[in-house]
Amino acid sequence: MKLEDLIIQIKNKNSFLCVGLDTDIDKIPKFLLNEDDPIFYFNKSIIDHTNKYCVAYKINTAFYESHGVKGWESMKKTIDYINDNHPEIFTIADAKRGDIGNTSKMYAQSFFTEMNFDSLTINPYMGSDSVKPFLEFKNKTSILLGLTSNIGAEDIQLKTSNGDFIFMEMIKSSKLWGNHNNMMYVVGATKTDFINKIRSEIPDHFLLIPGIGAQGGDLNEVCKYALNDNVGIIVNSSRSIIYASTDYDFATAAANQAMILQAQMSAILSERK
Ligand code: OMP
Repeated sequence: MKLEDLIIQIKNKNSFLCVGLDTDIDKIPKFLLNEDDPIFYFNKSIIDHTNKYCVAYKINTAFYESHGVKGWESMKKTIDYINDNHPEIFTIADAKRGDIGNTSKMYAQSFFTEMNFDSLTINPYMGSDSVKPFLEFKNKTSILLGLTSNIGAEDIQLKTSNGDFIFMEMIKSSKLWGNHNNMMYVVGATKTDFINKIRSEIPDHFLLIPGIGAQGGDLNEVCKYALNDNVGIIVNSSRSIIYASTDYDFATAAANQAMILQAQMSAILSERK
């Protein structure tokens, strides 16, 4: 999908919400465990109930890979279900890949061609040759880790080198490897103090912002600094939406949470008009 189509969808839905399908077999309702593929069944119900409120789904591959072949099958069924039923929705494989060029090319083929995701999260710290193979795929988006939401971001990313933060050095270098039509950056919702600085370096790139909900990030605070003229952000929440209830009403409870976030986003967007 081209990012211009994502922008159209954001404007149509008045939403920049991404629902994170971090589907943990230990957290889904117990009665689903009788299904052939409980993870897919859960995802399908969540997708059926939340698609009108969100513009993207992010599948964190760890929750699938941890089940081996069966997990990969659940992931493939989920991405196919989204692509077949909601082709307008932007899909993200959150796998944080990146390796020597020869290997990155295979990762790109796995997630972009074989699995048919629109985008993939990438750890850029191995440098340009590790990222470029992903950028060669037309109409696919590489989402580079910019400044992550976790405490450990302080260990390296927020250290300084040559008078600037290491994560800023990374953004300054990597923005030259592609452009705002084929690259986005991850910025944690818990790191709003740095978003101004990031926006001054990359005003036009989309930011994927996780960390609202379970990690305590604040949507209004994020929007104050991160929005650009094209909206320019996708805000992800996983646990606070998909585990809103672990009872028979789990899918409608997830829809409610998604609807609340979408309403907040819609209000923020209309205030800017
Ligand atoms: P919740 O905290 O449950 O909303 O989930 C957050 C999701 O975003 C998880 O899939 C994380 O792996 C992911 N994430 C972060 O939480 N922090 C980051 O800095 C980057 C990501 C990511 O790349 O999506």
